[in-house]
Amino acid sequence: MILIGVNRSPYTRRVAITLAAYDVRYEQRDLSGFGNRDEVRTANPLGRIPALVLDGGETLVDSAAIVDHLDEVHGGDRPLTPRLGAERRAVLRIAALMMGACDKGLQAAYHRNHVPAEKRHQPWIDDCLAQMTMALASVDSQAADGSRYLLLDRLTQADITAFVAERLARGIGIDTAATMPNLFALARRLLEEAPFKSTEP
Ligand SMILES: N[C@@H](CCC(=O)N[C@@H](CS)C(=O)NCC(=O)O)C(=O)O
Repeated sequence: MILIGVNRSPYTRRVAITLAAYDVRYEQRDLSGFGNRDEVRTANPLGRIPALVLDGGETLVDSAAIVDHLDEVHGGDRPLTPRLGAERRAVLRIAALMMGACDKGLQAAYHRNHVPAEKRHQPWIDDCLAQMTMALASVDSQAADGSRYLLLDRLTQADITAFVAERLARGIGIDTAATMPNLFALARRLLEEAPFKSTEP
């Protein structure tokens, strides 16, 4: 199995943590969506990371579809996203908020990095960052009781996506330690666990 993408990408890191949590062996090609577009396109016509090439040659794209497949094959009776009901909905809700937060954070960063300074529209950047911040703040309050995990007293995709979103937020200049201390602390605790530690970029 080959994971295509760099762990600096929150979406790729999410898949890498999931693979490690399921103890799946894989190789990784450290390609970036912008820097290695042509190579990435051989796996994903959209030119985005991550992609996961399965042992039989089939290629999965988009982190949500990839982790869904990993749950199906490796999740047994305790998949990282529960299979049914209220537990599944609760985990998917946080995962959607956190992946949406990453989308907004990256839109702001792409605008900052790819648009010439004279064409930059600061209100758009501010709006993206505000959306990201509100989503992260909602998970920060959920983490206020200091539990090791956000839901179900065990590791789920809620924790993994919160971890990668907090990391991205810090990377683009949001002071999560000061403004979202519960989420910051959750991420620090998770980083002590092997799937998180072993996938540090
Ligand atoms: N929804 C996708 C988002 C993937 C994504 O946006 N990846 C970024 C890297 S962080 C990328 O490849 N960007 C290059 C581009 O959009 O052209 C997922 O969850 O996998």
